[in-house]
Amino acid sequence: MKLYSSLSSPYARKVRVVAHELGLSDLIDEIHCDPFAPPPELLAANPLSRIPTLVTERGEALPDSTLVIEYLQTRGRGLTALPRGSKRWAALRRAHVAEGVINAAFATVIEKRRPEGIRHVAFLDRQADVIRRSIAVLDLEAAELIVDTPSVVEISAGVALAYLDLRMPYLEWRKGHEPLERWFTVFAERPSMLATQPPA
Ligand SMILES: N[C@@H](CCC(=O)N[C@@H](CS)C(=O)NCC(=O)O)C(=O)O
Repeated sequence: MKLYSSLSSPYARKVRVVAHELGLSDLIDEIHCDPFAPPPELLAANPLSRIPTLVTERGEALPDSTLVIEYLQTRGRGLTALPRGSKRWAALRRAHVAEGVINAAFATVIEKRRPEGIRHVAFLDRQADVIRRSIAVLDLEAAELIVDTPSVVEISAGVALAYLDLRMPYLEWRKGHEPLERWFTVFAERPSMLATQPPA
């Protein structure tokens, strides 16, 4: 399989963590690229010009981290399945909130690439508010986050928090969120997280 990816993309990191947890990393050739200067092979696989994009051995292109993760779970075992029944919706909601943190943090990074004078300050404030509210929700529900074998919920949450440390440390998300901090401290030491750390 070919994974168009980068070492700093949080979306790609979710996929790389899942691949590691499932023991599939050796089956995946990572092709690091910049989606803003896309190689033709990425565009051929994904007209959205986004990473991660996976191309399977059969040439099927999967242009989104959620799709890729769903696919990888058909290829290997090693993640905790989402709960059934009413707990399922709470778990999916947490995953969605964590994904929203990644979206808001990534949007912030892109907006900050503009020269300071033309940055949309209200937009940046809104993203920071989204992140603060979402961290408060994840913290309230930290007891529900699995400490051992993770599910996609923990992987999304762990990657989101690590991305905040990388790109928005000034938000100091740990302050006032000790339960979430305690969970993350253990999660961040998983071999899959250590093996996928972005370069300093
Ligand atoms: N929903 C997509 C988002 C992927 C995404 O936006 N990736 C960023 C890199 S971190 C990208 O390729 N951005 C290029 C762009 O926004 O045009 C996913 O989960 O894979």
